[in-house]
Amino acid sequence: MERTLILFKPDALQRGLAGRILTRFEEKGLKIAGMKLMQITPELAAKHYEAHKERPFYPGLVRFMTSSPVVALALEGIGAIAMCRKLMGATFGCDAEPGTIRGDFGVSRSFNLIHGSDSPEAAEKELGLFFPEGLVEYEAAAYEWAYDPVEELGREV
Ligand code: 3AN
Repeated sequence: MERTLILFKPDALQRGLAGRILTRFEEKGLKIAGMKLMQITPELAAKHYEAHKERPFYPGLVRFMTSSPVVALALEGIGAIAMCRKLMGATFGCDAEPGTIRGDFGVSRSFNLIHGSDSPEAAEKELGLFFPEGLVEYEAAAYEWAYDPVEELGREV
C-alpha cells in the first residue's frame, strides 16, 4: 500500500467543491488515512514548495495557498500516488482532460484546485509536513472487495 498527500486548495473550498472532489477519490477506492481542515502558514508553504522557490510564480503560489484554509488528506491504496495524479489531471484546468478533477472543475492557470504528491519521496516528505502527528490506523472494509484479496492484498487462500 502506498500513501500520498492531497490538498484541496483554497479555491476548491471557497467554491464549495470539497465534497465533490473527495467523492472522486472515495468512489475510486482510495482509503482516507488522514483528513483535516487547516490554514497553511507562510513557513509551511515555504517548506512544501521549497523546490519551486526560484520560480517566477512562487510568491503568488505562496500567497494563494495561505490566503484561505485548505483540506489536507492522506490517501492510501496500491499505486495511490500515480492514481491520484491521473484523477487530478494536468496542472492547469485549461489544459486538463475532461473527466479529471482539474479538467471538470477549473479553467485557471494558477488556481488549480488540488495538490497531489508526485513521487514516493515527495509523499513521505509532504505527509510528514502536514501530518506530523501521524495518520489514523484502521482496517478499510471496502479493501476486501475493491482489491483481489489473494492476488493483491496477500491474504491466505
Ligand atoms: P502539479 O501540481 O501538477 O504537480 P507542478 O509541480 O508543476 O504541478 O507545480 C506545482 C504547483 O505550482 C502547481 N500545483 C501550481 O499551483 C503551481 N504552478 C506551477 N506552474 C505555475 C505557473 N506557471 N503559474 C502559476 N502557478 C504555477
